Order: sequence, then C-alpha cells, then structure tokens
Amino acid sequence: MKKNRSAFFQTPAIAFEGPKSTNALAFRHYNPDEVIDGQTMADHMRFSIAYWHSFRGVGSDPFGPGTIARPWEVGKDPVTVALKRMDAAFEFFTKIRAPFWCWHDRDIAPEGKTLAESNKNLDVLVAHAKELQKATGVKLLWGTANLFSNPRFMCGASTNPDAHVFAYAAAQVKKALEATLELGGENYVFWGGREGYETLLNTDLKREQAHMAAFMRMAADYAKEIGFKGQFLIEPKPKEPTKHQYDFDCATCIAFLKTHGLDKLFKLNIETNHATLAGHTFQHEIEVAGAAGMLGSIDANSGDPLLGWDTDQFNTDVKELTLAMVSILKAGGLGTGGFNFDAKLRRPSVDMEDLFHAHIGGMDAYALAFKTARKIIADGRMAGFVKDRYASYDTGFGKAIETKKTSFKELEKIALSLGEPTLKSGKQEYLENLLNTYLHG
Ligand code: XLS
Ligand code: NI
Ligand code: NI
Repeated sequence: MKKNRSAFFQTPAIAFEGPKSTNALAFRHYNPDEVIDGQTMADHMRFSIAYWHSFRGVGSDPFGPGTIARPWEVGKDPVTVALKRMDAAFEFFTKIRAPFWCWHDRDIAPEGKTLAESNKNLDVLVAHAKELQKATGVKLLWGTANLFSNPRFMCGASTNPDAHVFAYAAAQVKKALEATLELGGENYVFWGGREGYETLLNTDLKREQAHMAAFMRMAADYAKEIGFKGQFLIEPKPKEPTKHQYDFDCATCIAFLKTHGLDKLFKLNIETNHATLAGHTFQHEIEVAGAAGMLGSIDANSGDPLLGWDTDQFNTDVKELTLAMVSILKAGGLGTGGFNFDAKLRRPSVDMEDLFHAHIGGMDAYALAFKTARKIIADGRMAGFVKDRYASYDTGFGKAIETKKTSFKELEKIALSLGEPTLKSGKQEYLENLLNTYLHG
C-alpha cells in the first residue's frame, strides 16, 4: 500500500489468540501461520473476501433501501470513489488476514455510458488492484462478469433470445477474462445469473442451452488464446433470480457439461445456500462434484432453514461445515479453489466492526471444521464403517459386479442358491452419536 494512506477501519489487524480467548475481535481457531502437514492454515483454507457483498452491499432489500453507509462512499466521480473503496477493501483484506479476494467486473469499476467507457473504467481499477495486490500480497481467487444486474440482461445473457445481448455478454466476459489474467486470478467463475426462464410460453429451452454451451466454449477458446491458465468454474444455483435456472445443481451442471463436451474444461464452485435451495445438503453437492472429479471451489455461506431464498449468511454451523470438510478432504481438497465468503451482513449490522465479526466467525468455524474433519479421517471409524458396509463387493460375485464380469443369469443362480439376504443395520443413530463425540467430546 502507498505510504501514509489513511486507515478507514479503526479495528486493528485480527490476531490468533486461541480457543480460550474472550476477545471477540480475535481468531480462536484460525491461526493463519499454524503449520499442519507442512502447509500453513492460510494455505489450507485459502479464504477469500467477496467484493460484491462486503464492499458493494448496502443492506437494501425489496422493502427498503440500504442501511449501511461507509466513509469511503463519498464523492461525485464514480471512478474516484471506486479507487477509494478499493483502498478500504485491501485494508480490510489485510486486517482480516484473507489471502484472496473475488470480484465481478462491475463491483470493482462503475459501468459507463457505453461498453467502451465501462472497459476504460475497468482498466483504471484493474491497474489499481494490481498495485494493491503487489503491496499487500493479497491474490485474486477468481474474477467473473456481472451478466445479471443491468436491464439489458433481463432475459439472460448467453441464453437471451436476442443475439445482440449474447454478443454484448461475450464482449463483457472477454474483458473480464483479460482483467482476471492481468491480476493473476487462479480461477474464473460462471454463475448463470439470469440463464434460465420464467415461462415456457416464450422460451426455446433447447436452443437457449445450446447457446449457453457455445458461449462457454468461446470463453474457453479465448482464455487459451490469451494464455489464461486458471480453472474455469460453474456455480450451480436452482432458482433466483429466474424460476428455472439451467445450472440447477451439481448433477445438472455435470450433465450439461458432458452433453456439450465441456466437462474437461470446467469444475464446480459450490455455494452452501444454493445447495440448500436445490433441496440438497452442502455435503451432498460436494460429494456429487467430488465423485465426478469436478470439485473446484466453495462459496462459503449459509441459508436460513426457514427462508426459501439466497440469504447469503455467514456460516457458523460447525457441524454442517465439518461434514462438508470430510467430503472435501476425501475428494482431495480444492486445488486452485478456496473458501470465498459469498456472504453478507444482515441489514441491521451497520457497524464497520460487524464486517470483522462476520468474517472472524466464518473463518473460525471453517478452521475448526477442518481440524475436526482431519481428526475424523485420522481416527478412521466413520470411513471404516462405510467401507465395511460395502465389503460384499470386495470379493466374489460382488467384485464381479463392480468389474463388470457377471450377468443377470449368473446372479440369478447365486440368488437362488443363497436364499434370503440377512438384514444388516445401517446404524445411523450410532454414527450420529459418534459424530457428536468428535464435535463435542
Ligand atoms: C449469486 C451468486 C453470485 C456468484 C458470482 O447467488 O452466488 O454471487 O457467486 O456471480
Ligand atoms: Ni456465489
Ligand atoms: Ni448465491
């Protein structure tokens, strides 16, 4: 950071003080410098701050305007304000000890009157971000393009019935890819904001999905052309803003990518709140992606069990996160991905300090979950139970089933000779109790 830059936040840098600390502005479980298995916790967790929520969110909802005012949001020229906002953001990233950040193009730079002007604004802010990244060591986890806020995208971007809008979206992603490359982004995300529909009365579903695939193919081609080597990610979400989103859940995305021959180019960015909106658990989505070798990154947040929309809350549910972590570790980790806090403060959380409490809570919960998951895996009883449950497939005709060396005719003979299978308990209650012993002793 430039010398003598004034600080926007009064809160000092957050330190690790251990589980016994009563300081609400300290980490109790996340010690970024702690080395586990030859890697620091900072490297294990790869926490990232979402620019849109933490630096563009103002607390507005459909019933009222923003409640959150920040001291840097003053001035007439939107680019000057954007530069100041970015200074504040990097101060926060540094103080909260997050090694990464994520953005949409329009979060960091204001949209101009024309596409050319928007591109120019983005250039100014990307140059500033590059300088701030260099000064602080904070890195870009991923970039993305906002293809859903502007009214031009009301009927979708790559799935818009108007090819003119498709072209506009293509130009925007082209530029966002260049910006991501310029900032050394490790991934690039596609979240199909309005890639879906409200009614089939006006929609050609098959054509729209083919257009979406063509768009992704062109994005991958352009990334290759400019030398962007980051991982492409799709972020599934079942609904909101549209009623039917094409990227419903992990299974839908995997099928879409395979159908269009794009599966080798993409992995999945799984968001907790999107998983629950699709009627799944967070862990289920991770397992589905992991099973396909397509687990990419996590948008770390939580929904509210009583609300049916994307509330984007900070997740402090250690049990849910521990189960998720077991599946992430089982899948071999996130690779170039990370845990991005795609989460926002509640509308009445108007203090600057609330931004710290929110992220400390999320980071501590994930760090604790990571450590507990490692204990569960090292202990081996959980995985051992599952392994034993499938032991009949390890030898004999079970193995023949897995290795495709048997047939219905052969299996009929076996079934006739073996008689009725014995009932074997699934032991769910025992396993739930066992899980609690890891969580609470
Ligand atoms: C919205 C999505 C969005 C993506 C990035 O629900 O979570 O924030 O993460 O476009
Ligand atoms: Ni998200
Ligand atoms: Ni979301």
